[in-house]
Amino acid sequence: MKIQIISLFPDMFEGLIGTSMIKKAQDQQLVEFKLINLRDFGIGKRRTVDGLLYGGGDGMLLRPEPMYAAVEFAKNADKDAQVILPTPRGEKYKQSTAKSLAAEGRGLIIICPRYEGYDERITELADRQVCIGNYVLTGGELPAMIVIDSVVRLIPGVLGGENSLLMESFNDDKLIEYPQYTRPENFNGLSVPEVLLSGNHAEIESWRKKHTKLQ
Ligand code: 6GU
Repeated sequence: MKIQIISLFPDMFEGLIGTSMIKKAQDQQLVEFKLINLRDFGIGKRRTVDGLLYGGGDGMLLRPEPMYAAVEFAKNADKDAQVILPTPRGEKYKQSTAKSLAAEGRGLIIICPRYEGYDERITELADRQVCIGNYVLTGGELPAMIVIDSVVRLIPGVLGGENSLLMESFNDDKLIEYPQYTRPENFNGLSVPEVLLSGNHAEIESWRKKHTKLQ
């Protein structure tokens, strides 16, 4: 899967894509990233990407031309890719969204808004608009990283088979988590629940069910 990111701050992604499972997925050629700096598509000598609001209002908005040019550039490298726009006005991003993006297997072009917002005509570029929760962020980079992390781990081959199977038992958007323990058995007077040491799988299963938190 090819994932192209259009941002004014592409460096923000270096940590995510250079680390751990996502790095491994690239090494195994299961996913490929391209960071595109929106500034490279800015207008004129000053590479302008923003403008004042028609009708008045505080702050600056992303102008459409640089984003249209950047998306065209990305589409030239991947004609079949779908464009994702992170925005508080989007549909709520869920595990089921991540699953469908991973299952479709199409390339992604994620465009990251900044400033106080974007010219509405930028939404015409988007196949999907997604919102990651009920709080306000300063830009689309963190939401883009959440999309990337949640999709890449679902690409076949990225996780070990065991974990992938576990995921299948998760009920769509109901995220299941129970307390887990590793060594040592006793740590500063805090001990691992006896049942988990018992080897009794039926009892372990029922303990986990009882302690499962459904979101
Ligand atoms: Cl996708 N963008 C911004 N700026 N803030 C958000 C968000 C997205 N989702 C929740 N808050």
